[in-house]
Amino acid sequence: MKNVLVIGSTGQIGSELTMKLRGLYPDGNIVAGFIKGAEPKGILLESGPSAEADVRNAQSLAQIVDKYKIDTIYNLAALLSAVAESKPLLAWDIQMNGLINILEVAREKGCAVFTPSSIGSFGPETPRVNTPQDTIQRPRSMYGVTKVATELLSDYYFHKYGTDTRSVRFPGLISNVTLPGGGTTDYAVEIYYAAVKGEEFACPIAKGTFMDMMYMPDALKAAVDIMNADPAKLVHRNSFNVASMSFDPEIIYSKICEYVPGFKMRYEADPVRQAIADSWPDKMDDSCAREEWGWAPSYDLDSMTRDMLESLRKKLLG
Ligand code: AKB
Repeated sequence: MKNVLVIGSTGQIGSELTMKLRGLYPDGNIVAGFIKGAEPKGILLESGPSAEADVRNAQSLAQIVDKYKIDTIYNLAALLSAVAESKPLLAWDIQMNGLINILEVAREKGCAVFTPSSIGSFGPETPRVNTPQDTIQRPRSMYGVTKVATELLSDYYFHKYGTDTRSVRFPGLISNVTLPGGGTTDYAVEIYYAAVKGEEFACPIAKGTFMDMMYMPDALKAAVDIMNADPAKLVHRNSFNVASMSFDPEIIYSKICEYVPGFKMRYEADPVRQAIADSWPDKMDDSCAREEWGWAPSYDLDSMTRDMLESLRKKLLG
């Protein structure tokens, strides 16, 4: 991996992944791909090349791949779970028509492709605790449908054409640089912003709803390590369970209160998000990722909380 196109570079994952890749591969072209209205700014714009990369325009993707001699594509273009429920056709267009464009370009030009899957690829019939790598995947949300199809299509291109597709099933991702937008797990980011701003937090997810979560530095490590893994050791490809912590709103709230005494939270149910969360696992088993490419997270809830609060205090309070 040397010359990389990050599609969706201004989003929650892309904004940090692009910078991490530029740090890791200073001699490569790490292209920040964006769509109109979400152009890169500041350090993301200034530290390397950028290009308009709409997944629905296969020709422009092929031109970027040629121009920058791209060998690896990170495809982070997606509508998250809650927003995909309100715009299912747009979610399908971006996540499926966009993906096949990327895979076709990758097949023709010989690029490796990472398109993340998610805990959203599971459904109500999936075993909830220690969810196995290979198990029932019958999601009820459009987001989940596209994630299962993404896994299958990515594996199809590998088996049929030898296209080097690999990926992980991300938990809810918690970060302090770019806010997520329209996800079911967004509450676990927003709660830290409320705590630092001294506001009461209105939690849209009910007490007792457990979901896998991960701090962004671990998610970035997973995204880089899977693409650098020895292919001979990969039994699976699309997509690996990766886990680091699982909690419900009460647990994250109590943890924040250890560092922000007096912080207040109330429950204000969001039926769309709650229905999605109720269909997702509590906690995945990620032993295949650990065995096949050495996955191991660095952060737990306590170390993430200390880092989130410190970073957000600097960012929001100066
Ligand atoms: C979402 O909540 O939609 C995402 C995810 C878990 O895939 N954060």
